[in-house]
Amino acid sequence: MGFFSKLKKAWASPEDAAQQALEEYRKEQGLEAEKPNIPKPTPAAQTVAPPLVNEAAPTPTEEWQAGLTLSLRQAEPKLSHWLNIIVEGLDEKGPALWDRLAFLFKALGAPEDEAQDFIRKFKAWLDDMGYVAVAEFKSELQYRLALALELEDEEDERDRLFLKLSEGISKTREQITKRIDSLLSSHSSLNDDFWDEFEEILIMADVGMEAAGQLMDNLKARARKAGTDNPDDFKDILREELEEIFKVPPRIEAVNPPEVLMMVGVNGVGKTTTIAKLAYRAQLQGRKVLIAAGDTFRAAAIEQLEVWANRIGAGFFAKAEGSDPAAVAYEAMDKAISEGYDLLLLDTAGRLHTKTNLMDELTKIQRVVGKKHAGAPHRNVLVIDATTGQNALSQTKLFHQAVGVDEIILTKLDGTAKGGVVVAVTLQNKLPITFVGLGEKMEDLRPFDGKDFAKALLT
Ligand SMILES: Nc1nc2c(ncn2[C@@H]2O[C@H](COP(=O)(O)OP(=O)(O)OP(=O)(O)O)[C@@H](O)[C@H]2O)c(=O)[nH]1
Ligand SMILES: [Mg+2]
Repeated sequence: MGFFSKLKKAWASPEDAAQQALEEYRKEQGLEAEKPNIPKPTPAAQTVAPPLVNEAAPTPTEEWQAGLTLSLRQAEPKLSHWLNIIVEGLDEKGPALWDRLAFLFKALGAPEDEAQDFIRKFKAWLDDMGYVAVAEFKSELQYRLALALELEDEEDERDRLFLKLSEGISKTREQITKRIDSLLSSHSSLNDDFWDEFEEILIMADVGMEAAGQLMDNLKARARKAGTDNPDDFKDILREELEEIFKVPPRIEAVNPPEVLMMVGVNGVGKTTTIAKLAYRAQLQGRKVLIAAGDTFRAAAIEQLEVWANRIGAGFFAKAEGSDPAAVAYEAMDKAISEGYDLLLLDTAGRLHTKTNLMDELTKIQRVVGKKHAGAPHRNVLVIDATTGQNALSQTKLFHQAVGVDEIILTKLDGTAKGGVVVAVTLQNKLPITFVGLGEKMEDLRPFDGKDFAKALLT
């Protein structure tokens, strides 16, 4: 989007951009040049801000805008700081917020129509979700801005994600790190007794016997290589090893659009919600998304997905309850191609990995989709519920055998003490974890970063 690349450019010199926008605005409105000592806006002045008016005399509108410009100029050029300034003194959504958002876009050099489009979509989203208080939707607004501005990799956003991840895995951390700390304090060297107790900790944290054994061998080798048996060095060694384990690169291959992603997993792990979250991300990143309701077991499942698709503004394809899921996938593939979608997300019904007839249904979907569109489905995504513990291992193994899993999305990592299973799952099949679910909101699906995970786990 032109708007967003402009915003990104403006990011590099926000002061100038904000100042320039204000000067331009004044010129357009036939106002005088900026006067020195412009007052900072008071919350009251901001809340009653009327819409933009074309008058020569200074007005309250002009004052809050000048004040806002000043605040933005003085702030660190970080999204979170700017957002704080924009919502300062506002408790609820309303005209004051839209005006300020529009002004932020203008200050960043964005074309008015694209900024209005962003605001209109956000307003509709808030209405749909029933959000009123700024506190309810502020982080979502930041998420939207970060995605739209392609700022997810910026330091500020990374810090925010790290914090969220760190909070999300706090129970797992408690389970693992606290025990490691007490283990370290009660041993003066990394001896056999130490390793035995460490193994117990791993097993308690749901890392599993096999993975625990493998992890221990690697850690011992690492310690030997580093020439240390000092417990003080242990956490660094463990962190390095975890980083290494998570360094599974996602499979990259040229994709002939539409890209097709098939979501698989056992019942209730979060497949449908994750599809909504992925669609939401992709839409905000400017991709055209089609969601297909391949879970035809229950009418409610189709409705659940349709509600999400409508909210997100994604395309939706479904057939009647009880239809053959492969037929749904085939026709959805047709629609995706003929209507120029960038991404097709195929939902499937939850199924027990041990039921071969149900697993065959997935291979049939794969087959028909691949016939219609070479290479599709490009990504078979296995969704795993992090609270499942060791069962996640057999799920991964059997789904992988049946359909060939390309990547894993780990949901419900928030609030579980069983996050250790991530290590086991990754070690077992060398499959990349691409996203983690850290809550039920749309913004709670975040790219997985093994380095951050290792750090969050051990600090
Ligand atoms: N706390 C939390 N809840 C989640 C997360 N992901 C999904 N959920 C919740 O898990 C529940 C089940 O999610 P669904 O998306 O319906 O799961 P599903 O895999 O599609 O379920 P079936 O279609 O019945 O197999 C819902 O209440 C979701 O809100 C997550 O990352 N964290
Ligand atoms: Mg579902």
